[in-house]
Amino acid sequence: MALCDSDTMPAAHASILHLDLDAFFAAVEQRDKPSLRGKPVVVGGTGGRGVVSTASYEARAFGARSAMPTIEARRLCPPGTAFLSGRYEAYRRSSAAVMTVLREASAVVEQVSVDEAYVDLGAADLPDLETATVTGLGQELQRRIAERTGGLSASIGIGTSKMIAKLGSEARKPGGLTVVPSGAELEFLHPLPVRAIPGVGPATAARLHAFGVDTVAALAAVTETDLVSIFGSSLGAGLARMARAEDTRTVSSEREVKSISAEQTYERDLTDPEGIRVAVRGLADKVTARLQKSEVFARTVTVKMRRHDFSTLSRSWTLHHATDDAELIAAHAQALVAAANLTDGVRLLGVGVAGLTEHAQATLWQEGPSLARPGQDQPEDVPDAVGASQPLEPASAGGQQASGAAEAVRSWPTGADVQHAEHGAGWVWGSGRGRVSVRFEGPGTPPGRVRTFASDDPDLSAAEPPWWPGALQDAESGPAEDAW
Ligand code: TTP
Ligand code: MG
Repeated sequence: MALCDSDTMPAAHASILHLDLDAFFAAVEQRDKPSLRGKPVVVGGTGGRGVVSTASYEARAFGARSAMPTIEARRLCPPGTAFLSGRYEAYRRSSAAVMTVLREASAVVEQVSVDEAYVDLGAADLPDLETATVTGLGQELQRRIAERTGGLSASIGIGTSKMIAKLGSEARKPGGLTVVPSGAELEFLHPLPVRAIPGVGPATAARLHAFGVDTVAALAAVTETDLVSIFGSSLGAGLARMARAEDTRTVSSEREVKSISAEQTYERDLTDPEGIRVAVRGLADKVTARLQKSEVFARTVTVKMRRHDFSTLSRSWTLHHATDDAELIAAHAQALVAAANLTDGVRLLGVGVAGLTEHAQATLWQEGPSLARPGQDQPEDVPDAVGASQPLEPASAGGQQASGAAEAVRSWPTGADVQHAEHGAGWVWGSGRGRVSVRFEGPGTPPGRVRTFASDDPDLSAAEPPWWPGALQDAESGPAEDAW
């Protein structure tokens, strides 16, 4: 076996795969709303100060972009463009389905965002890592992802390092597959603009431009000494390394844990206090077991409750010191739930812990009277603990997002899933002046028609996102237990 200095030599094989879904949130919307397929769709805050989360490729053609004020996207896009507030639960389910496909292919998958992951092909069940073999796997993954998600499209890059793999996945979006074989890194990298390099933002690009450096090839021609004298030792040396395609970061499936939670949707609403108590204890124990396994301690206990009308409440309590004590966590979760009004029943319960630290702070005082009345004088509420279940509207755009103390109020965010007693499943097409218009269609139907109702029509209710045809409602992507 030849010796290889991993700091300077490229790995022998293109064994790192990077995958990124195409226009992810917008693609999920187009899948679930057939009338929007092939049309410009913008997802994000629809209120006055809303910001674009993403735009479909049709809307990008008019200049709509992530992080742009929605008001600007409205100006750029033609009439008929759909502006939708997000449906995080729908995105989470599709993301989970994609990650399951990747984990079936390799034991080492590093998820880096909701729609992005690195896969170590060295841990995949492949006969070899030759270009033809990894290309075949990339195509197979794209096919399986489309199949398991009802048609979502992914772009893939495969290379000898994380940087090359990521640049590869960006190279031919949407739906692209780029394999950069070992030895071809510089040929691939050099024509790219310097902005493509991770860590090169507009300011660095502008300074490089002032020196006549616009491409990675031009950057590679500058000596490391010069780069260090211009940008300082850290950025300068980093730029020099990137221009030489040196990136020794490995794919790691361990992620830093920020919060731990478990939730359960019940087939029949729980109504009796004892049933709720037993359920909360089970969830708290599950969370504590995971906390103890991760060898960390939590300061905040949160609970989430979804009532029969889909209104969702969250409550939290911050302890004086971090703990991994099952009794203490369960007692706080019980007290938080007991303080909420669940007399009409609850369809989903969740227990979570956050504020994780590696050390249990020395107990200088015992948990005091807080345990008896956690519904009052809460020192700290953590509204973002329920972020995953909330529409992505800015808080200013709708009252129901202000979770925590306030009860949820009925409102109809554009794009939200609804159910009508007579007409079935649909989504909010628009609302205002006491009316709500619903388009009745779903991922497996042809484009549907729009009907308008009074916004307090008792036949109309908020609904869970539809499952797409062929979806595997497995433990990970199903409604059972998951992190929020
Ligand atoms: P990206 O992968 O950056 O974007 P994308 O998938 O929409 O489009 P592309 O084809 O270029 O990959 O982000 C994934 C999702 O994350 C995106 O669909 C929406 C969300 N997001 C935000 O909410 N805000 C942001 O500023 C960005 C960049 C993304
Ligand atoms: Mg993406």
